[in-house]
Amino acid sequence: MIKVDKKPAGIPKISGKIELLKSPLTKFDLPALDAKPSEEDSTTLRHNHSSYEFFQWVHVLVIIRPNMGGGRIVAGLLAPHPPHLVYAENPPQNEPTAECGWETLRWGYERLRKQLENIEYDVIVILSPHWQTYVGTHFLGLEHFKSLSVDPIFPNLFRYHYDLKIDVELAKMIHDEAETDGLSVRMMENPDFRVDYGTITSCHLTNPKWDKPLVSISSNRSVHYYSVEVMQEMMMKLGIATRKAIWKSGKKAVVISSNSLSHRHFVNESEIPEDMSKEHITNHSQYLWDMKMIKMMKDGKTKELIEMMPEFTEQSVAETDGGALTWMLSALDYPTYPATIHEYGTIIGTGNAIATWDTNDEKRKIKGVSQ
Ligand code: 2X7
Ligand code: FE2
Repeated sequence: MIKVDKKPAGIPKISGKIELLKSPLTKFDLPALDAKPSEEDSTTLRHNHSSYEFFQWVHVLVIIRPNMGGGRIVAGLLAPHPPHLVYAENPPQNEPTAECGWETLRWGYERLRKQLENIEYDVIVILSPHWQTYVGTHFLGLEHFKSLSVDPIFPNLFRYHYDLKIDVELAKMIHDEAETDGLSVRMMENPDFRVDYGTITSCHLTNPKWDKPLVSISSNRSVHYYSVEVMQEMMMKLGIATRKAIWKSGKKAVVISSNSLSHRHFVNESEIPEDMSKEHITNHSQYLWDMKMIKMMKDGKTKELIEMMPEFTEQSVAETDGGALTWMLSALDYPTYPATIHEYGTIIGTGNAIATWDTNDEKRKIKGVSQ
């Protein structure tokens, strides 16, 4: 047996590989690292083996990625996605053209974009109820998706040519955290996959320049094969996994819950879709429910809102059934500060609120949220 009592001088590097010395008799290779090991990258520990009456110096390599840890969610958005809003904006990517329509909501989105101009961020993380995966939660897993997205119910309003970038690294980190926490997850790596209109509409209205990469998350329809309560439990877990992964990534993220509130809509479209004389909430009880939810957002009562979610979802046939709002509020760790409500309005009878939680309003120090 060889007794080693001298601190090794450094970590020998052999043909692109770092050799980690555990003892002179045991050694193993690590894959080549991009980052150059520096003094701070390694540490020397004294490792005692009292039973063998010898000690050795164990030189341990600590891989420090430049931006590891310290990431955070800089804002949470409730950003509804009725395709009517894109249609009425007439962007070059959308084939149908409109005269006008739903101005108050579109002006609400303008105010949201103005607010975001003063918030620095690297990536948008979005969950849409229109990407429906009945077995687990899926994440777009390729760097680039380009195609035509058509709304199956309103193809007369939405045929949008998209070309979007994905932050696959962060998507995989959220996937891995969620998997570790026991959720069923999958990376979606089919290059021919068509991105849903909910993701595209909310992202277009939030950031029409499309200059930020996305993490796109599916809605696993657990409300429909289990219950709202099961959906809540799963989405709360996914929210925690999202927050943890964002923190580890070192990135600044905007998280988007892409959905309407009450969601019972008219069964017939008016002859001119943008005829605003026909637009109103489907019924008063839906309106009352929406106002109740919005009041809780304004009052910072998001835990109460989560408790109310099953009843709200069932009574107003709300689009919160997709889990996006529960996921986002969990990722934000249930804000107790007020949301900014930019606008509320109806689209073909559904209730839609545009809201921001600016996490810099948050005074508590939460890992992954606020400063
Ligand atoms: O997806 C939608 C929606 N959430 C609300 C209204 C109309 C159409 O599509
Ligand atoms: Fe929708």
